[in-house]
Amino acid sequence: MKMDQLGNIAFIGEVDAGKSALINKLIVQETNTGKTQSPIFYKGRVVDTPGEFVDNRSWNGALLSTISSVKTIVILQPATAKRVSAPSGLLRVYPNKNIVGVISKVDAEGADCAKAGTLLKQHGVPGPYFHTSIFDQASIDQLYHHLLSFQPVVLE
Ligand SMILES: Nc1nc2c(ncn2[C@@H]2O[C@H](COP(=O)(O)OP(=O)(O)OP(=O)(O)O)[C@@H](O)[C@H]2O)c(=O)[nH]1
Ligand SMILES: [Mg+2]
Repeated sequence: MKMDQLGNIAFIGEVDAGKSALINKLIVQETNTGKTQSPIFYKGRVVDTPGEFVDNRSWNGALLSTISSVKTIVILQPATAKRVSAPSGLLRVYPNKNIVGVISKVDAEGADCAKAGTLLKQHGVPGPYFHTSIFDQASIDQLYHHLLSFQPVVLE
């Protein structure tokens, strides 16, 4: 049995939520830095999306089509944000996908994890929520193992 790779996952959240930085930590590929200008499809269909896809309503349709083929959606809510950017209709459009709520940047100045959790809950994102900081490997490992649990088991 083999289960060592993440795949079939899209990461969404507002500009600067930390999606690309988190993906870099989770799939360890160190190449992607800077602002994400358009969706990036990594090996195994790990999808990084630009924050504008949630921040700008006119791009919400592009977000929905970009993530249509993946099984798991990771919604990042930065611990510093005042509101939720992820489109509220998302969970209704795709009721059969795995939804994982992540409170990101928990180490950042002004972080308020309780507030981020309340916002996600009000928005209908199911818990438990994973608290992450790219500077805390244990927080990355915890999320990684949860995401692995959604991966198909490959028989060898
Ligand atoms: N303190 C702190 N900073 C972080 C963390 N994650 C990301 N950042 C920083 O936040 C900034 C934005 O991170 P990105 O990963 O590029 O954000 P993004 O969500 O991909 O943004 P877009 O591509 O514009 O949608 C960068 O300067 C990162 O170094 C974190 O856990 N803690
Ligand atoms: Mg990015």
